[in-house]
Amino acid sequence: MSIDSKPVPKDISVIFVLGGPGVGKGTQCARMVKDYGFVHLSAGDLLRAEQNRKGSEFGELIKKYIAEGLIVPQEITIQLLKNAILEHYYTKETSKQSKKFLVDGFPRKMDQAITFEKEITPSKVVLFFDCSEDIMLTRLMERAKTSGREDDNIESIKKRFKTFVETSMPVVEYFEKMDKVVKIDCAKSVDEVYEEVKAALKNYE
Ligand code: UP5
Ligand code: MG
Repeated sequence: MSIDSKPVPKDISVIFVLGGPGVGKGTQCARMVKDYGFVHLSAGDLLRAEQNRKGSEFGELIKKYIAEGLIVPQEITIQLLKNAILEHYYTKETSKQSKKFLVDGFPRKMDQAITFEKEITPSKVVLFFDCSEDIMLTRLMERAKTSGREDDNIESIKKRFKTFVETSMPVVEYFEKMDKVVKIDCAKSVDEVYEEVKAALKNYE
């Protein structure tokens, strides 16, 4: 039986990590992985990998959406996330750790939030990383010197900010109404932000 036809396991847990472009989601997730043994799934990383996969039928489409700062149609992203979860669950060592997933940069549109929670699993908590656009812009422009990311340029960054405010903030507000959001102030140093993250995770470990 191929991996993608296996059932979605019932004993997994998912934490969503949301926040604007360059706020520090990936940086904080790397720390959480080290200390808590989560599996880190960045939706953006999965899309970039699919874009670069030889023979992918979605490569061109993903490239276009990412350059424009738009949200790739949910079918593609959810399938990539689902495959990654199933792969970790069924083919990696099934220790407790490999059942805990940090889903970074997703969901960033309402349809994705609803479909994922219905078809995969409801999230346990949503970490919402917050800071000003000025700070995010400074961080992204600094990272642009070495990242090689095609969307780390001023035109794409402006579009990413716009999409975040118009399309992704409503998702954060939706989860806020469900009392699932823990807001983390990311204007501070990486270490200081991480202290807040650890405090937030205390209630969910
Ligand atoms: N840095 C981090 N924390 C710092 C701190 N506290 N103080 C000082 N510096 C700090 O960090 C960015 C930079 O800031 C780094 O250089 C870091 O050292 C420094 P990083 O941790 O990389 O930030 P992150 O929030 O992960 O930024 P990223 O650019 O990855 O966020 P995006 O949300 O824009 O990117 P993502 O990869 O998630 O998505 C890219 C695109 O994919 C989207 O625009 C969209 O087109 C597409 N997409 C979809 O279509 N659907 C999805 O579901 C997901 C993505
Ligand atoms: Mg990231």
